[in-house]
Amino acid sequence: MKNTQEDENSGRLIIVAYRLPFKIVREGDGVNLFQNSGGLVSAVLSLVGDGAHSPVVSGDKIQWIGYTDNSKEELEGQSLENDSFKAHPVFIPEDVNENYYEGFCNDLIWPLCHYFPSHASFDEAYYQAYKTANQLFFEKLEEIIQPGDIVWVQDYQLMLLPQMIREKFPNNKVGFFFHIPFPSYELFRMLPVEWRKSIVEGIIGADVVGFHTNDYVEYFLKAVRMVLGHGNKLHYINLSNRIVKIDSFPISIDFKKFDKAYADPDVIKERTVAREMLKEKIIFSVDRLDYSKGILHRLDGFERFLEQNGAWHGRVAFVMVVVPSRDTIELYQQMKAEIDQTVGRINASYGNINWQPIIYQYRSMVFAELVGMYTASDIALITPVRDGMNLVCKEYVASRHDCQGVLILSEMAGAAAELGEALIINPLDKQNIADSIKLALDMPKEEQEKRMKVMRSRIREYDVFAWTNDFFTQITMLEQEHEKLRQV
Ligand code: GDG
Repeated sequence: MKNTQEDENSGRLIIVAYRLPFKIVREGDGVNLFQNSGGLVSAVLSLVGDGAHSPVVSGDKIQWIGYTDNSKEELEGQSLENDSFKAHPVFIPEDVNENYYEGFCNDLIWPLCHYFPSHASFDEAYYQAYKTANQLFFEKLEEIIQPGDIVWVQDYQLMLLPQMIREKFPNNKVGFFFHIPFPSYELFRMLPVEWRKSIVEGIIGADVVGFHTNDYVEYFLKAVRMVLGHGNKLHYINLSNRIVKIDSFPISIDFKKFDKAYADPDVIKERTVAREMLKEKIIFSVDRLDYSKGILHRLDGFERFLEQNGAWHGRVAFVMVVVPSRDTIELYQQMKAEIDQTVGRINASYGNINWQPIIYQYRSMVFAELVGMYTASDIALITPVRDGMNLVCKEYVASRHDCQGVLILSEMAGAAAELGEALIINPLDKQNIADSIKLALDMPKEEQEKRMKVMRSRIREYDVFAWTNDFFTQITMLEQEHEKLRQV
């Protein structure tokens, strides 16, 4: 029976992520929250019970702490909540955010974790801003946290936060999930000694730490061993006063949403237009402009395919959508210029008045266009040189209600560990890409169906709701697990 203030408030879920999942728009005297439709948002809603799923955590609205572009003055005195969420904005001064987010996060941690140390800048001002910003998130949490609340911290922007919470609120359960690849120790050790120590200590402040794959788990455990000297027993790190669980939780997608979209009239319209306008076979790719996505290597592979397969000229179109991202940064501008030139060169070499081999678009797509292309294409060509998971390949598979289409997938994407029925390629090997395109174009429908069915049933079973449920079950069952371990 609930009879104290503590009990009354126990079990709320607090998500802390870099960004709030809302666009906050002023309207008259008030504000409106426009909730984004990302997978994480609907997945965490399922934890409090959303009709389709039973509650995993108790409590009322989900509390979400995150950065917003809105100014403090603009939001002063406003209630930032809707039926499901209460938003708690963190205001980060512009100069701090520049060094924190653009700097430490995207100019150091991102390239290092994606195996591009040559793009990484080790700037002391970045590190100072990273600490300041993590502290600002902590201060916001301090204002709202109550006994019994479970805190779930997301990603590489907040690696110091779990330890800050542990020190001040040792009784609250804390989870941490890392969305990008955790690199091998040889990369991680490039960080200055103090930085890598505070990062590893920061992360193991959590009770449960999640990564996408067993490899990332292994690399992280090695970092803990090398940096702090703590060994592990399977997935557990035994500290003097507590146990931390480190495990893999491969993130997934809302399978049903993509599966159902196959029959959506807007999607059908997009699919029909694409099929009518384009050639006999369609290859599709979509990714944010980023060096980790392997866009230039993919173009090299497609060019090699064209070089070696004259019989396919005029019969295949490669629709390559690149979603604008960070293009005020010189490195990204250079990459964009190189992509533009390479596409131009390939189209000029092989195209003619009736046929352009690559249909290149630098823009984002609305949902119906995206699924229209997923379901119109014969091949999804997904070739990141490094990717934590990669959701696009899972969305492609889930959208294929017709069980047709071939997935060509990079072995460097976390998703490759689960989708072995795809044609798995090395994204740096253009001959491997070219051969796989040829193989995919010639693949009989029966074989496409066989492979697609297995991948679909795997994603259907472990969708994003199963993922959140799995992570939370681990947090809520910690005590029993610790008891078991003590008896071993
Ligand atoms: C991190 C990790 C990991 C993209 N363009 C359009 C569009 N998208 C959607 C896709 C997909 C998502 O964006 C991109 O998926 P990623 O897997 O690349 O995720 P990120 O958030 O970029 O990155 C990554 C992920 O976290 C989850 O843990 O998989 O490895 O880097 O959902 O559909 N959607 C629409 N139009 C577009 O133009 N509508």
